[in-house]
Amino acid sequence: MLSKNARLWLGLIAVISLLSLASSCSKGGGDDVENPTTEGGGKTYTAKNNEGTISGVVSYNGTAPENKKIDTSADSACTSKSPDLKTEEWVVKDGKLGNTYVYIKDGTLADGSKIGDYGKWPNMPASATLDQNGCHYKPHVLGVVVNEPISITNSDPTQHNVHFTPKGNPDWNQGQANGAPPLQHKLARAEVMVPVKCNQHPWMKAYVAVSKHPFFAITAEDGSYSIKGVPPGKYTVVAWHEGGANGTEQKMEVTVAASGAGKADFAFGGTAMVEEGSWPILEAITFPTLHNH
Ligand SMILES: [Cu+2]
Repeated sequence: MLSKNARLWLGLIAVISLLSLASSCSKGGGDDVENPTTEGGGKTYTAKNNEGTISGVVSYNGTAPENKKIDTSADSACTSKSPDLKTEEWVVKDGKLGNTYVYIKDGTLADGSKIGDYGKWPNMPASATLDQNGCHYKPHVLGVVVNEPISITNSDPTQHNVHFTPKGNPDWNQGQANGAPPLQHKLARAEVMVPVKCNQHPWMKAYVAVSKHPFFAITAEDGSYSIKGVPPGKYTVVAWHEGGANGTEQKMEVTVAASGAGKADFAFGGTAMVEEGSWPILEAITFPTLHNH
């Protein structure tokens, strides 16, 4: 027979474990993590030769924060190969923002079907490479589709330890000695964004976005991007940048006519430009964020 105290404790433990279960579930749902997608799951989209494009430019308004110099002295192999290594959060040139991940988040095709109904599209990328070179990742932001093989190469004369830290996919953590063959990894669920770190070199950071469809792009240094092969329809297009505590998103509705060209320009930053009398600018900058989630 349990004492009154013991029963009270058991009850408390039950309540706490239920609560933590509930919170871990809502955590997955609150982020951009979709349901499991098996290879080949969902409908197959057949090209109709009336697909269009979505393109645009991502700007940064104001003065971007400076990238910081990284102290690599813990590993002399890093120091000699990358003597001037800096953080890569801000790629800003002439007011344009690079390394921004732009993708179709959802939308409805002209025939009424949803973009999420499809699991197979023409021109699905076949493979991607994430290179560890000079003790940083190349590229810094990578977009893949679900189950796309990612080859992780070590081009450095030192050991790395690549660690994917997703929310909706399994954690993945692998050491890789210098000269070791490439590691292979793939992620089965759509997720924006999966942070990647190196347990060996704490400054190393990359971001991998996993999409169910091939309609994504990463902005170049001039802020431009282009997404091709988009079926006619109405879409929510999201631009994601790593700045901020958990990244920052902007979103926009874009219509693509048959064989048409949809435009979606985005702007990040902006606080430096907000001053009295510039309400139209303020509105243009902050409006998309109001509609986040
Ligand atoms: Cu490393």
